[in-house]
Amino acid sequence: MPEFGVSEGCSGSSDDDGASDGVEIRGRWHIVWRNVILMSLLHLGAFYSLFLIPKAHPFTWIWSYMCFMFTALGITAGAHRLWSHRSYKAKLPLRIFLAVANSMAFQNDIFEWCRDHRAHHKYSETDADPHNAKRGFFFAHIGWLFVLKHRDVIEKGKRLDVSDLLADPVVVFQRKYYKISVVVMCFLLPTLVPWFFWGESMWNSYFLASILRYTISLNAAWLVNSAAHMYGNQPYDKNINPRENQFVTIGAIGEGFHNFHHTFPFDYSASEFGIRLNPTTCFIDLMCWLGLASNRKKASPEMIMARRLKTGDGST
Ligand code: ST9
Ligand code: ZN
Ligand code: ZN
Repeated sequence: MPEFGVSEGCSGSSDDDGASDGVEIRGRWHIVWRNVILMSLLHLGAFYSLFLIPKAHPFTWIWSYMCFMFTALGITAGAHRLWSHRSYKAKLPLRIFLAVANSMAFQNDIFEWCRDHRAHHKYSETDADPHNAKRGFFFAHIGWLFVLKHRDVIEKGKRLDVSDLLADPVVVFQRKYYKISVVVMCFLLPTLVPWFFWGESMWNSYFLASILRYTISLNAAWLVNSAAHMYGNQPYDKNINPRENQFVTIGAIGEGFHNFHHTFPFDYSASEFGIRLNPTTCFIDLMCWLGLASNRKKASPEMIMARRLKTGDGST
């Protein structure tokens, strides 16, 4: 059983190297070169985009930032707090809005994202965790997308209950039309709006609103898996690796309170402190106020204090 190998197929999920019959080739470092090349090109493109910033129209900067926020909400308020953790309820219009935003994020479809994320929580820091931070910063950050999944991710992942995801027509629809929705939301729309409305060149808008925005949002999410599993304090549970990391919180619009989140994953705010440094919580609160969301789950102050005293590292 080889522990080191090179993927021959162009897709990580092809039958050749796939989950069902490919257990024998699922070594720890079975590299998927297609992903290595595409991610390298993407990051080179993002670096090049930085030089276009001074040449672009200020509205293009604002538009790129708006696309970033929309992208981020599709992950944080959508795939993460709503669909992975069911920490609040959302009505159909809000679920559609979040699914569209999620396609702009291009971080795998909602079903796949949530299945991996549930595996990450249930089997945290083991081989069944898709981005097991015990395999190092690089693996937890981006490296896990460069290799075939460990066989434990697939075997133990099959035991997860994902019936709620399959019962949501919005999730099923997004999965069915995922590729075309990504082309439109992640690449076409961000590029065409600045060109159409204020005469920006397609070159500038493609690189800033699409490539740079996408690359930054990917890295913001990946930092939760890497940095927030390694650097920061552990006020709620010092026996687990996830940490409170303010730097990550800012980039990931409220998702860096990761020691809290792994201790109380059902909490809709993913933080003890409600809206503080937490645009995602502000958004969910706003949706509740508008009547589009409800049933926000929150860990009580007593529960949090008891846990701090029992397993916290004593920091605040
Ligand atoms: C990306 C995702 O970047 C980023 C996720 C970030 C998560 C952050 C979480 C932090 C908390 C929240 C904070 C958010 C903050 C956000 C801030 C934003 C500003 N269970 O996957 P395959 C089975 S994506 C059960 O192909 P391989 C299943 O049968 C970037 N079963 O595995 C599956 O078939 P199907 C863009 C599972 O072949 C089959 O195995 N996308 C599970 O090993 C094959 O699955 C890319 O770059 C499971 N967990 O390939 C694509 N998993 O799905 C990258 C799998 O049909 N991916 N199965 O049911 C790939 O190319 C491949 O997945 C691979 C592995 C090469 C990595
Ligand atoms: Zn989570
Ligand atoms: Zn985590």
